[in-house]
Amino acid sequence: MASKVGIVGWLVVVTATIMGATTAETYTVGGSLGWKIPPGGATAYTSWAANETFKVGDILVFNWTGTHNVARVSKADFNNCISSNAIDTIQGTSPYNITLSSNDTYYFICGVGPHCNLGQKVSISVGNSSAAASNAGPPRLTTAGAAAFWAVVVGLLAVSLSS
Ligand SMILES: [Cu+2]
Repeated sequence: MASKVGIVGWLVVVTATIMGATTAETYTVGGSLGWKIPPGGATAYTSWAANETFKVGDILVFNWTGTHNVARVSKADFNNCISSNAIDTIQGTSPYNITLSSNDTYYFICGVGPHCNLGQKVSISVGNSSAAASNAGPPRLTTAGAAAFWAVVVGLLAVSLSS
């Protein structure tokens, strides 16, 4: 029979796990395409990003083989494929992980040769871009996370009452 202390401890661990899983997600940029010159041009990355919802704390993973890099640039440099004024150090080693730390739009391009002009560029809008950074708050449980949490609570109560 599990002790009450054991049950409480387990509940704490499960809750922390659920909250952790719902507050930060890891995205491989481009999905199975990875980070490369996309066959159909930049549309591949535009479509990929449009199907995801990015929030503060999420992690982007750029995965590639061959010669590429990741340069975070301004919107203007993104549009013109200029990597010489990169915001962060240009990353030349795969995989490169970056945490999305603010409600902002992040612009990434490959600075190798004509890759960016050939479509190797992606913009990532975090949160509601028009709400800007003022919208950043403490992490909250998603509906699914909350449902899972209460399922665990009810389950543990049942175990506790029957033992
Ligand atoms: Cu490249």
